[in-house]
Amino acid sequence: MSESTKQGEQIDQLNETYGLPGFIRVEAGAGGLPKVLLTCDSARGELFLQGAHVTAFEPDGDEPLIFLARSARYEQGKAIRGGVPICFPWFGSKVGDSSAPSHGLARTKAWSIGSTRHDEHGVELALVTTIEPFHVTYTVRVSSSLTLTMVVVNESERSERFEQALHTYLAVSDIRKVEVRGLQGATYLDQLQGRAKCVERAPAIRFNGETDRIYLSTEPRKTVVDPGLGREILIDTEGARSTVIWNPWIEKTDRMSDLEQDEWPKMLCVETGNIADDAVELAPGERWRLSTILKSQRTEI
Ligand code: TA6
Repeated sequence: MSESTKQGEQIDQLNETYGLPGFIRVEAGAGGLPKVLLTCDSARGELFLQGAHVTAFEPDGDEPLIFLARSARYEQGKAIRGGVPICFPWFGSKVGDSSAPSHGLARTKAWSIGSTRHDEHGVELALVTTIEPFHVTYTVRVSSSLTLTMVVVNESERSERFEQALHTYLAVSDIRKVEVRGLQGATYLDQLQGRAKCVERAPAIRFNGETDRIYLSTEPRKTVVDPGLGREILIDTEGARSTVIWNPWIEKTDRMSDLEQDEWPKMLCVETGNIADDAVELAPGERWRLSTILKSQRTEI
């Protein structure tokens, strides 16, 4: 049996078991990777089963909230550039193992669908995976906002530590015209200076070069103000103490094979998770719940 026939059968089986006509459908996405389409009255979303990777969220009457690179690669085991990659059980490089993949194992792993449901306000898809010694449930809810919830359970007999981040690529009009509010006073690790510890003095962060900062012990609400698109993106979190702010700018983009020079102005990563000093330690059987809600709010131009 050919690979595409096998994939077709897998997709038919998924639709039979989890499809909700008019709300949730599985299809072969780019590269033949299974993709879930989520539709409700107020928005639409998309997610690849590989990595449980959200690649689109578009509220009705608004521009897409999520950035996805034109040259993203859709191959088994390869991270997709853009969307919301899941960084877990480590962030960035793995301490003590330079051969380990950047940002952990979750974003390139095949996840399984656990359940699907819809109600009068939206649609919901739960996915599950095991990354020893953790069991992870990731729920994606598409309504007028995008709600992402990640529950990690320590299934081992020992206390275990992990890092995590929902590495959200937001779509913006022009990075040089947006600002991020809600991080004033927070300590951050500047990744461009060997994670030197700094303090954010500005009430609003603006961008004039490569920016790569891990803010620690941050407040639950961050706001991305985008006059060019006449909107603010509200980011509300629970169980996420860290916030990463990243834009690669020109030189770093040059070194990336899956991001083009006309794209870095159109993206801003605002990532929410628990990283470095904020990493989570779980006792045997203990669980940790992280959630992030993204909502677009029109502003007077
Ligand atoms: O979150 C920011 C960051 O850690 C940057 O340092 C940059 O490496 C980015 O993640 C993308 O990482 P990736 O492994 O997806 O190319």
